[in-house]
Amino acid sequence: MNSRRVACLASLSIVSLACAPESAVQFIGRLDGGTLARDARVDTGRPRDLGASTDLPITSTDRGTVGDDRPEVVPADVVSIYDTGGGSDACAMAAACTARPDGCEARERCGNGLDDDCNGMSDEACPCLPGTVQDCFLGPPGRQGVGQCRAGTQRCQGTGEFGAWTACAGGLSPSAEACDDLDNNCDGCVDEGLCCRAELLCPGPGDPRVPDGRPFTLYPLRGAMFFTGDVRRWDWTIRGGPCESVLPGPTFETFGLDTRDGAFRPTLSGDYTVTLTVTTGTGERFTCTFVVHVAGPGLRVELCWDTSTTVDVDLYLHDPRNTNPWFSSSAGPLDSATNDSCNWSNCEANVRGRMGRVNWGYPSTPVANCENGPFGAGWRALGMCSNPRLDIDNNLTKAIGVPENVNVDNPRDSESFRIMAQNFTGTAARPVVNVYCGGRLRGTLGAVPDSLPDFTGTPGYASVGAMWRVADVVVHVDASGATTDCDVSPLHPPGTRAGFDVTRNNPRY
Ligand SMILES: [Ca+2]
Ligand SMILES: [Ca+2]
Ligand SMILES: [Ca+2]
Ligand SMILES: [Ca+2]
Repeated sequence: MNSRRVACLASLSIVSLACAPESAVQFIGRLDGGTLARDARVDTGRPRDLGASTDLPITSTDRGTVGDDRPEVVPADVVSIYDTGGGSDACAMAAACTARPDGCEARERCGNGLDDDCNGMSDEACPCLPGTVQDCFLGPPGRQGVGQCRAGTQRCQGTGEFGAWTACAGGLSPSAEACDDLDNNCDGCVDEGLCCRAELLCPGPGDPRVPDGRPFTLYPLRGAMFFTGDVRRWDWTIRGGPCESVLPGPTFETFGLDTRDGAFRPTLSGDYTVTLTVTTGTGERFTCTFVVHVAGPGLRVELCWDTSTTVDVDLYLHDPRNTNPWFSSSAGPLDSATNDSCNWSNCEANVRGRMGRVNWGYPSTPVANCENGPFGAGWRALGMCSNPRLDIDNNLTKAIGVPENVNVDNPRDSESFRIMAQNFTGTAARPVVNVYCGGRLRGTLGAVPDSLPDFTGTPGYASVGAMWRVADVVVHVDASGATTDCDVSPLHPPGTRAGFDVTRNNPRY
């Protein structure tokens, strides 16, 4: 059903009395052409096929107010907050395009990340595993993946056995159709109802002008690709991912954002939202907004924490082939280190620990995968990227205020990796761990308001301090060796179904 076909020649952005919708649909949202307010802080994750409803990995029989999975096409008088109609057919070209149906249904379905009932919330009142992340779309289900529309992500919030999904953030929802060579309202028609000049050429998902980026690799922004007219002023803005609100500084560097050819260098995986605003010689302003997906291959675990300029927290990834303790004793990580985990002592380009480089049997990968990282020179000297590997150890000397990242470019299918964060000797820290599988955000653990309550180390170097066992991650790898997805299971104290598995001076797995 097309929610609003306006039978007049006016702009589509406002439903006025003079341009009554043909259908009987009632609108309760903002009547600004369908633009939805988005979270301005968090951009995460990569869109995946949201078309099929999938079962949650949850066996609870209590699904609260969740509806069943029977599709029920919404009758004409069902309320949808979305105003996704096209414009009038003022231009001859637009008349050839038929808008897609919205696909709103009477009930919300769980586990598909879609807003089936078009009430502005995806998978609301659906149970989930706290800390896990799913792709989602804020718009009529029939418009996801069409035109500029792009999935965002939502995190399962809570510290109990089950939680609830946060608002869907970081994607691109339908907005009012504008002259930009892009299908803004995601109805399958480009610039319908508008008489456009061809100066503004905005990219949508999958456009070859906005390929995926890699962490630590410069991402060029070329204004002339998107606007061909006379320009007086160029303005680029960049918005980062889920560590943006945790770290003291941004997760990217920027270059020349007030010039035609700008650039940014992301330090973390995730989705970066880029907005280009051009001001022409006559003072007109035009805007493009698009998402640059920054992804590394395989499994990538990122750790950031609020006190990363004053506290040394370390990231550990366990060998998936055994469940040995993280340390051989509780006598302090300098003497009790093993190669059963990848960490600061055995996993960087320059190995500092007494155990030598960790070797779990993974082949090395091309140096291009790691040479742009903070210790890229070390990897270039080695001529390869080892797996697993740590990009950088923020130990307040070698690096300060930066996240730590462990990568396994080429995990084997169904391997289960345990993640641990250690506060060895430091004062309080609130760590956040992001888990990316094949470039998709699949876990955000420890994020506000679900922060660790008391994560402080043990002064001196005589013990292993505080250890948070974060999650187990089972990776899915296809026949070509590419990591496609993973399942993230948050960890709780043994024998319990809630809370953080944090110990002091206890090296157990
Ligand atoms: Ca909904
Ligand atoms: Ca849903
Ligand atoms: Ca359109
Ligand atoms: Ca357009």
